[in-house]
Amino acid sequence: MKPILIINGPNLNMLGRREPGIYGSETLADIKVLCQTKAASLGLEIDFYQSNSEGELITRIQQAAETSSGIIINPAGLGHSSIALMDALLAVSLPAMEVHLSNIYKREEFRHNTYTSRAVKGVISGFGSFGYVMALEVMKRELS
Ligand code: CA2
Repeated sequence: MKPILIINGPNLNMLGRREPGIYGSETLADIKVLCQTKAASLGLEIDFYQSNSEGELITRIQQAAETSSGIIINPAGLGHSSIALMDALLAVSLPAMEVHLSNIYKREEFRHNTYTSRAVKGVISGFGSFGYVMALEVMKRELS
């Protein structure tokens, strides 16, 4: 089986350095290790990717059609604004899930909707880094 692409959007490289009250104190590198450990226990491989650029995220999603078995995406702020990111997810016929560290539904109104959620099987929001672990569990089941 090809690896699962875990793709992270803008500013998530700042995790652990600012706003720990909202996003926790773990860094993105910590979350990568968490995902690698979980994936190994499930017999899955992962590619863990972050970019601050919408275009680079879209290019990586397009490449996933060839390189990946599924996509777990934290689109960060772009989820709320990017029809292009949604279109990229729709264009690759891969099982996909969306993760948010925070509970976007109890935050500002503008965070309640994500375009990207229209292109994925489901959304996990509000469980911090454990959301990535849950998404890998679901992905394993989807691919079995
Ligand atoms: O809760 C999430 O995972 C979000 O996707 C995080 C995004 C936010 O725009 C979404 O509404 C919900 C923000 C990512 C930026 O993360 C930072 C981390 C530390 C310091 C500054 C930003």
